[in-house]
Formats: sequence, structure tokens, C-alpha cells
Amino acid sequence: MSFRKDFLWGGATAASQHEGGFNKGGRGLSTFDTVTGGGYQIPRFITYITKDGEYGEAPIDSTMTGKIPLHAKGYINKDLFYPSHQATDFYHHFKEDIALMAEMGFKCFRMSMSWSRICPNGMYDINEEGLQFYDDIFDECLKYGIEPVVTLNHFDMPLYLADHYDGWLSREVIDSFVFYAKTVFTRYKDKVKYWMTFNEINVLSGWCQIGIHDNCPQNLYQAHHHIFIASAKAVMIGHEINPHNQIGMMVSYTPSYPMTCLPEDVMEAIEFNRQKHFYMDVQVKGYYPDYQLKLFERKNIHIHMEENDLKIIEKGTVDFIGLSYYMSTVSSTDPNAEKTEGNQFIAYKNPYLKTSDWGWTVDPLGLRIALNEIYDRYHKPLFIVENGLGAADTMKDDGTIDDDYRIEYLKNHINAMKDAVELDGVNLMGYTPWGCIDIVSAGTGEMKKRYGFVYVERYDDGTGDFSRRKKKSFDWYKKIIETNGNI
Ligand code: P53
Repeated sequence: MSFRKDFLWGGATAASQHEGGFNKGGRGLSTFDTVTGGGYQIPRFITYITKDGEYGEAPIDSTMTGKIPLHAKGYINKDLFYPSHQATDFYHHFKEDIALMAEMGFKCFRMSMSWSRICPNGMYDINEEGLQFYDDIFDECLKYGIEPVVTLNHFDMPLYLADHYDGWLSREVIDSFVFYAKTVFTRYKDKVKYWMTFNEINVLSGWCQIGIHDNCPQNLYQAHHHIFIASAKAVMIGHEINPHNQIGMMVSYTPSYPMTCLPEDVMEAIEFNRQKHFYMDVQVKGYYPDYQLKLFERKNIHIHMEENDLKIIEKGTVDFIGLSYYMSTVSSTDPNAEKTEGNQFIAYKNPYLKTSDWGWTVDPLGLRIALNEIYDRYHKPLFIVENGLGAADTMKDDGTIDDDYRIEYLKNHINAMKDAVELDGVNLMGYTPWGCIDIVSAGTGEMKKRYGFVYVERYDDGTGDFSRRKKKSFDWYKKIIETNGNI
């Protein structure tokens, strides 16, 4: 008894990191189009113009949060490099990429749609060419029997909504999103069955992800409330349009362990983990949990709600839980505890575990722990929609790329999820390793941090012809799929 027969093996990418074609086919600009490249511990910047006509650059911090002055608008400075503009050019290479996925035996492909390709201003405008673009992609997938798994919103939003509405802080944006969701649920009714509403909903913050200028907790939680309503409404509409639709939420799941058995450390870890459980409680159970309401009270946060909001949240619960898992972390109340600094995450060092070259703690058993924590709490089907190792691959003179470290990482994580299924009885739907074809890193904006089974010749100085070549892990993963995870 191991993985289900219909287990969804595949891979995952996102529009702002893979697609490119930022000004092609009638697409409108997105917030991410105004975010520059970076590097390991080299910050990325949002470029903007203030209402007095001054140009500026605001850094994005280690959690990908960036804010710009109130009323400033995103701006593209011709002298700077914006990796999302071409990303790894899925726009022109999608047939080749999907053929490579088919060769590996993918059962599904998780991707996101660029909202501003469908609704260029994020308002009630529809770009037929954008819709056709995704039709072509889905047709190409289905030709090989690959199920598209579509995230409606992965870390970007139409620039217009950020500029004119302060993003998700405005309630109006709910209707814009619902219009977009309804448009694509209707259009792809017969092509797409698996959907997720918002990527890593629990980490969304700042201007590039949710379009808000002032990221204070009051604004952030108000924006998240609007996102909850938008998601719940989308789930209801998606079910109405096609009752067979499987619509999930998506959480970034980094479990935290108490540093010691000191009860204060244990409580600290519980509170850290609540930052994830809160989002799942709302979207899976359908209500705001008590601990969060108490936290709002203590922090003097007041969420403005309309009469039906809680009913909408109650009705719009999801069918499955999608999660990303890369690492675990540690909670401590000791001010002198040693820290480890990854590019997105500052956490206490776990003395038992190693970190990746980008400072992310490598912890395969943490994946089994995560799956158990979630499954025990919600009893919903789980879908690991991101997992993987970001590493600086090198291409040898003969053009080969030996990424044994990636094989090792994935093998250990697949073994851990196998244990969760075989020993713990977790209901797992599928597994889509992150960045299956090399893409731009979300946290650092660089190409150097690669995740793929397929190498893309694109580099941080903007050179490279986007040609694709298989890494060593390509054939390895193909075998994993062929044998339904028999390592
Ligand atoms: P990069 C935080 C912690 C773990 C993963 O990240 C996270 C975040 C939020 O930034 O994001 C996910 O590219 C995200 C992807 C992203 C991937 O992790 O910085 O959903 O878009 O690319 C890996 O190495």
C-alpha cells in the first residue's frame, strides 16, 4: 500500500517566474514587472514614481516584503534589469517544456495564470489573446494526458489595482478578482479540474504581492480578510460552474520545533505554527479561530467586515490543501540562541540539521511531520505542490549537469512522504517539485538559484538564449514516476 494509483506526479512553476512575455499578446503590467533582480543577500528593489514625479527604489526584505511610499506607482526604469519580463520564456517555449514534462511522465503540471494577461487592468476588461494563450497551454498538456493544476494568483497582481486601489486593502479588489476567477472557471470548464486560489496565502504581504503601500498589521490583516472573501467566493463559483472542480487553498508550511523542552519554548513554537494554522482554519474549517480573534484584540486590530462575510467564509471552504514544504525552523525564547540566515527566512539554527547554500534548513523528516500535523488537524486530501532544492548548478564543458545533490534531496523527501502515506495513513493526492524547468527565484530574483530537472540557459546578467537541456535528475525523476515512487 503506497501512493494512490492516480497519484499526481508532476512539477510546478509560476507565471512571474517562468512565463515572461510581459508585454506580449495584450498583457497588462503586473506588480512584479517593477521588481528588479538581485542575488544571494543582494536585495531586490521595487521601482516606483511618487505622485510628485520623483523616481525611487524600495528594497524587498528577507521575507519578500517590500513597500513603497503612499500613492507611489510602480515604474519600469529602462536602465534596470527586471527578471520577470522574460523569466525563462515559457511564453515562447511552452510546447518544448510540456513535451519535456511528458517525457518525464508527468501526470500533472502546476502553473499559475498571470491575472494581468487575462484582465490587463484587473478591472472588468478581458484580453481574448491571453485567454487563448492558456487555452493553447492546456490543450498541449491534455494532448499528453497531463492534468493542469492552476493557481489563480501566485504572488503578483495587475499593476493598475496596486496603483489605483492600494491593492487588496480595498474591498473593490474582491469583485475584480471574482470576475477574473469566474472568467477562467467558465472558459476552461472542460480543460482544468484542479485549481488553487492564492499561493502561500500565509506569507502574502507588501506591495509586490498584494499591492498595499503600508504594510502595518492592521492593513495586512484587513487585506487578508479581503483575500479570504475573494477566495471563498471563487471556490463557490468554481463549484457552481463545474461541480467536479477540485479547488484547494495553498499554504507555505514551515513547521517549527521548540528549541528545548522549556515550556516557554513549546508555547513559542505553538504560536509560530498558528501563523499557518490561522489561514488553514479560515479556508478549510470556514471560521476565524479564537486564538486569532484574541490576538487581534491584544494588538488592537479591527477587521472591518460586512454582514455576510463570515457566512461567505463558512460556505467557501476548499476541497484540498496544497502546501509548499522546503524546510523546518526552530522557536526559542532565548535571546542568545544562534540564528541562521537564509535569503528569505531568519530563524534559529537547528544544531542537528544542515542548510542549503541559500541557508534553508534541509529536513526531510520535517515533511512527514508537516503532513501529519496538517492531516490530523483537517482530514482533507493533501497535495505537496512545492518542494525542492535551490542550488547553483554548473554545466560542464560537454553540456551535462550533474545535480546529484538535488536527487539526494528529493529522494529523501519522497521517502518521508512515503512514510506519511504508508505508516501514518495520510491521504496524499500528489507531488509537484518546484521549478521543474529552471525559473527565476522568487526570493532573490536570480537565475543562479535553480530547482529544475531541466536547465535553462539564462543568466543573471540577462544573457543566455533560453535553450533547454536535461540535468541528471531528469531521468531519475522519470523513473520515480514510472514506478509510482518506488525508490
Ligand atoms: P525561492 C517563503 C518560504 C518558503 C518558500 O523560493 C517561499 C516563501 C515565500 O517567499 O516561497 C515559495 O524562489 C514560492 C515560490 C518560490 C519558492 O518558494 O526564493 O511559492 O514562488 O519560488 C522558492 O528560492
